[in-house]
Amino acid sequence: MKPPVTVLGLGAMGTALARAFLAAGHPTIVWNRTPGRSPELDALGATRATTAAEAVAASPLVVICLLVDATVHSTMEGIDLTGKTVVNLTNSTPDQARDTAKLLDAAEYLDGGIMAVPAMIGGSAAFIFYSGSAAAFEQHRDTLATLARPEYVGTDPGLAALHDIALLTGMYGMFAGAIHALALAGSEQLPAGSFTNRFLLPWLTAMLTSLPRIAKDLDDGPAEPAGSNLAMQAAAYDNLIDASVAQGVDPSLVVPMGDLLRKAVAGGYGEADLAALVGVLRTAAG
Ligand code: FVH
Repeated sequence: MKPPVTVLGLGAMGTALARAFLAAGHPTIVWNRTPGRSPELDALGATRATTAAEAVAASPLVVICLLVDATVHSTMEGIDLTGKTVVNLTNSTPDQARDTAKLLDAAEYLDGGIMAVPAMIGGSAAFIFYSGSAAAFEQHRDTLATLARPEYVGTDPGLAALHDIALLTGMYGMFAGAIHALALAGSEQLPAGSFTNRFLLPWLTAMLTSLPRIAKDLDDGPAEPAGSNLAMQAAAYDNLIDASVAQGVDPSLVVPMGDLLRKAVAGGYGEADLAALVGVLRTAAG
């Protein structure tokens, strides 16, 4: 008999989480603000609670997946969490996660960041960052592994959100560049499919292989002179903006990188490699 699990929130992701628990044989108690959402879970054996408090009372492990942090606070207000482990998989900032950990301190608290879309839950490519109570993670590791590969990143409840948001910024930056490239290709009616498959994807894939070298430079200091220094890149970057405008493509997704390159050069990093931009970016925010 697998241990029971409560899932609060049956949006696209909460429904996928509940399905995975049910498929693995966990008695699964579900609650959603709007009753009756995801009716397919009933046929799979889910037990519906009529209130969040009733759902929490039904299991030692409570998994929350609501829209935003504020909905977690309003949903959990006044609920007795004595003896419970709460795993909050709602997207949060690190500070929000730390605040939620304090607010729910009657429970053992784990914050999580899901690195998957709903269809990936239960599959081998999905992983979920966890941080917070190490004891809770160890106790529930096997149950959490039902959803995705669990990656515990530390006792600070904000660390899972930091990892999550760092990966999401990487993803959106990558898509921003790809979307801009497709807009440029489309400005001359190049078919998106062949442009992507023959050129864009192989190019981006090849460029991504330089990431470990950039990371090594950050960890250990630059090992060798830059093959493509920032002064050269800043000079060439003007053409990216000019060509975009001339082709009728809004350059706003790519302008900030040009600004950062120029700032790095002005700050004395003209001979450096891309890794130097990390420090320039952190100084800019500080
Ligand atoms: N779906 C995805 O691709 C991403 C993958 C990575 C992780 N995110 C985060 O997961 C959280 C939930 O996302 P979701 O996809 O399930 O979102 P929705 O389908 O929009 O469902 C939202 C649920 O939240 C409930 N809800 C909204 N407001 C309230 C409230 N004030 N009080 C209580 N519950 C609330 C909503 O209930 P209802 O509208 O059906 O009554 C849904 O259950 C999210 O943090 C993503 O960033 C997903």
